[in-house]
Amino acid sequence: MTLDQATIARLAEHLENAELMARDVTKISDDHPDMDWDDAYAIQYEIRRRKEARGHRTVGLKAGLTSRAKMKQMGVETPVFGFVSDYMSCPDGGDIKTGELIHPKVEAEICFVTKAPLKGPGCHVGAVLVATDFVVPAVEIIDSRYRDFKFDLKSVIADNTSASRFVIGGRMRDAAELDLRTIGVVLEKNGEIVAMAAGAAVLGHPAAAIAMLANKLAERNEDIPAGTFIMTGGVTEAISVVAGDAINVRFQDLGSVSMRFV
Ligand code: OOG
Ligand code: MG
Repeated sequence: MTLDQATIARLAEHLENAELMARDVTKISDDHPDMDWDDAYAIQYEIRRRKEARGHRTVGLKAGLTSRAKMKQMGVETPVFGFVSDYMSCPDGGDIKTGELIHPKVEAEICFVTKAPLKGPGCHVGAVLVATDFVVPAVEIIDSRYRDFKFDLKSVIADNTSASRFVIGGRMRDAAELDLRTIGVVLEKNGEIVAMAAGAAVLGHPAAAIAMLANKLAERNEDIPAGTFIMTGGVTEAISVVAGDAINVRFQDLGSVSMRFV
């Protein structure tokens, strides 16, 4: 850690205000070039604490930058982890208000719900599958608080990995019945196919993102509790959306997820 508690609290407030007021800010590493990974996650945890203190429930965890396509798009090499809050959840087929967002993008994600705790270090794909209750598809709407979506890893971790909205849809399926590596995903914007991928785009197997998260949490001596909803990260690059756009994502064997931006 290089930042003191007061600076962490100030940066958390700064980034959370940018989110809540839908106003972009410059990336925080510009002013704090020496900040380290622990500082970045400490700021994110402080944002989470602030939301929970105001009565918001943390309703899921997320992995991001887990696919080559996303890493390449953002120019980074390492996955990141964040959380989602109750108010970020939006209904399948519903409207998403762009007025509350800065510059939203959509991502197609395969998600897991656990039925047993997962604990690292040494958590692996097999352990994740044994602890999985079901898988379900979702679209994440990310909205970096940083100007022009330009950031480095530490800045984006502090900004809760651009978490903004998410839509769970499709149908829940038993992971044992599916080959999650070969599941096809087709992302359509306004009726046109704009991106596609297979599940293996995420670290070779989407469950690997959950194992990485469990191993990351082990550093804090935390586990992933039973009953946790976890998003494994976009399978393709993220797609920008504006008011008027309609998104529909078809997941092989898992149904589809749709929303309209207004
Ligand atoms: C960071 C969040 C990435 C994903 O699924 O890859 C993410 C960003 O690209 O803004 O959620
Ligand atoms: Mg994502």
